[in-house]
Amino acid sequence: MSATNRLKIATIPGDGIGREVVPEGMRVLEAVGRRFDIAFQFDEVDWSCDYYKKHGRMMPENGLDQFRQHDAVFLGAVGWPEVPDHVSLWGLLIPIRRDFNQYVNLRPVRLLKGTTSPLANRGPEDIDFYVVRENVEGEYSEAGGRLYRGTENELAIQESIFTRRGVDRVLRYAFELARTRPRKQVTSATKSNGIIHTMPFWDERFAAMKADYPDIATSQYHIDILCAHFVQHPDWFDVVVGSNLFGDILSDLGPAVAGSIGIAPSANINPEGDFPSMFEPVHGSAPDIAGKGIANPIGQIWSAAMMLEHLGHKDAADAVIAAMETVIADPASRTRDMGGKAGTAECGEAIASVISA
Ligand code: GGG
Repeated sequence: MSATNRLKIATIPGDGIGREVVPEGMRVLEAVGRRFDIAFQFDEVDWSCDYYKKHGRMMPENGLDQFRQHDAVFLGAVGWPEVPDHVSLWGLLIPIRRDFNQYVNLRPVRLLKGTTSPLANRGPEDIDFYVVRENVEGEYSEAGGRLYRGTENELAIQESIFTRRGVDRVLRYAFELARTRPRKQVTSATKSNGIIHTMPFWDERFAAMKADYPDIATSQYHIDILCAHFVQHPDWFDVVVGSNLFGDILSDLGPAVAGSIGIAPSANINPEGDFPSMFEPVHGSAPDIAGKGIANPIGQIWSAAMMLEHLGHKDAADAVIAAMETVIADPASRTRDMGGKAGTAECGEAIASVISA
């Protein structure tokens, strides 16, 4: 077995349904590993809101040092009602993205075989695009502060940070991705009429980047009308690139258009490969359904497929996607969010069995 067939994966189930869907992702990875001769070493940590309640932090100080040499991080969900969301996100997810320089968040939006869009008369040929989200700067920023708390003069300032290097590298990633796709098209999301410094800057960098890619068609929309177009014309899009906040919003809207947020995967990529990349479903910890065994594991399992592809195992990734599509074609194997009655483990087991058959 070659070195690249031995994969060291850091697993962080995290909170809520993350703890239910990560084991299904691992089950599927084990099954595909047996078929394609890949050995996984899973190193799991309990970093989460529960960890925060015991230790006053979401993970140990320098906790990430233990994963710098791993091949990838496989994460479930972060957040729980008793811990403020900004504390859990800034205590775990954001430090991983930043410390490991995962500046691209890649989120495919595709109508899988066996699923139907809530949009009338829309099929797989209409919904097949990527959202490329800038992942380490932009609106997700510590710059700012609060003053005069508890008084009539109370105020909060939140600054966004857009660097030329940060914007250019994510735009370049989007253009390069478009080059690998038949339609060769990039759409940029901004709000340059209302946000008068950062967004015109993004537009300028987009224009400069476009000049390097004469073979790629481009379009630009303000985020508000772009959201409307996602719903009314999903077939217009191929690669959509946006800032940290706009990319986050678009990549929840995209999967809703493709059937269910429960199926949506994401890859937090360090394109240079200096650090591990991280793979996680788009959805959060879903406290309303946590502990019931009914969460959809497809977002986690599709994220596992993205991880395999990123680590050079395209055949294994394709086998996972094919098995997912076989299983969800059968209404009996679908979870509730997709109109079925199957539980999380049932759906995961069915996908693993198809891979092993
Ligand atoms: N599956 C990861 C997760 O828990 N996401 C919840 C969330 O709110 N993420 C915010 C973000 O991706 O920036």
